[in-house]
Amino acid sequence: MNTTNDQEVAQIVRHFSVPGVFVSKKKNEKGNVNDTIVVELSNENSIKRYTLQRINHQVFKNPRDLMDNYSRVTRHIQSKGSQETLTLIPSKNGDLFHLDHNGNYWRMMPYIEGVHCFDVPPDTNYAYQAAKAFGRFQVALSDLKGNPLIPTIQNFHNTSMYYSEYEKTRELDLVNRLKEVGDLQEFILKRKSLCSIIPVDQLPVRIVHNDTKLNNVLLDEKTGEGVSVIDLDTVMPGCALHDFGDLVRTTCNSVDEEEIDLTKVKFLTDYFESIVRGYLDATHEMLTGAEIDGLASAPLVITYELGIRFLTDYLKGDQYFKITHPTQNLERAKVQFKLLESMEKSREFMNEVISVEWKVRSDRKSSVRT
Ligand code: GN1
Ligand code: MG
Repeated sequence: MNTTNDQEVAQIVRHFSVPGVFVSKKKNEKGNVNDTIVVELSNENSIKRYTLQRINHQVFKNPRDLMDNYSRVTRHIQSKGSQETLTLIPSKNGDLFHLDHNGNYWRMMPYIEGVHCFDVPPDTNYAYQAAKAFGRFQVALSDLKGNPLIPTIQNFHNTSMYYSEYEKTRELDLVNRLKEVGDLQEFILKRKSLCSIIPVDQLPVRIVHNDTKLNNVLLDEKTGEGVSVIDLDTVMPGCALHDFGDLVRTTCNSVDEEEIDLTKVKFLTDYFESIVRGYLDATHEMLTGAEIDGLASAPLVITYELGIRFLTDYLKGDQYFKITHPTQNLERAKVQFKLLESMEKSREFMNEVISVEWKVRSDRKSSVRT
């Protein structure tokens, strides 16, 4: 991040309509794309925390459109009387962001206190509540009126496109890293059918989150229930299955994405059951039969896709995901492929859980009607 010192952060904060003076800041290391800083401001003898974020405009080419989406989404959720969202603090000019003299876009929000946010869930109830919160998020946005949200990244979950990009990058091998990739090439080729297993064109276009990593939902420290879905940069028209898939990918992994000991990577079936229950409790009235049919494939597709994205970035010389050491994107890719292998062994089980849990909810619905 270019802007790190206290003085610069204090200067940025002064552009927002927020009371108080800058006291301190702490970098939040989560997130592979944007930069996040937690700042403390003092006002009338009390200290309040805020989240300040620099939008990565190499990745999000049009931060203005992105912030319009952000504002529409949060206001829509609030208009339903729900607190389950973020609140943007406008700039002193009345904008949704502050554009600094280096061309960086910043946004600011009150920091949500009293919540948990995990990379690996502590128990299955946490997984259940997280899935319910992401499901409720999709349902809450299903009646957003007006123009469609603007895609902030085109083709964001177009698995075939990521595959083609991987192939091109591999052929060019511009930074001479292909030699490090080993059997992964064969592993990827063997599973190419995953690129087209979700019939996206035949499924409803919904407003979805698109980045439903477990740490993108905050749960109440006391009740364990969902408080807010966060990181709304990729909320745009898309496919509900990708949200379900990414949540399974991050929640049903015994270790987090940055693990380097591959022997520890394992798909957790009990967590999967909790995710299915939580997600369907929130969405069973909304989802179509075709979506239900695709649910079990989605975690495999999303895990495969992210493995390819990490590997492609490694082969390109790390242009997209932030890294702290040169082999990190290769290591990240290996974790995803190992997880995918473990998921494949539970494929039958995944189908079974989804069909049982779906049936329970459908039967309940029809017995209420009759
Ligand atoms: C990126 O920055 P973060 O962690 O919210 C990426 C996601 C990946 C994720 C993997 C815009 O999200 O798609 O799943 O890393 N976001 C973007 O950790 O590419
Ligand atoms: Mg994100």
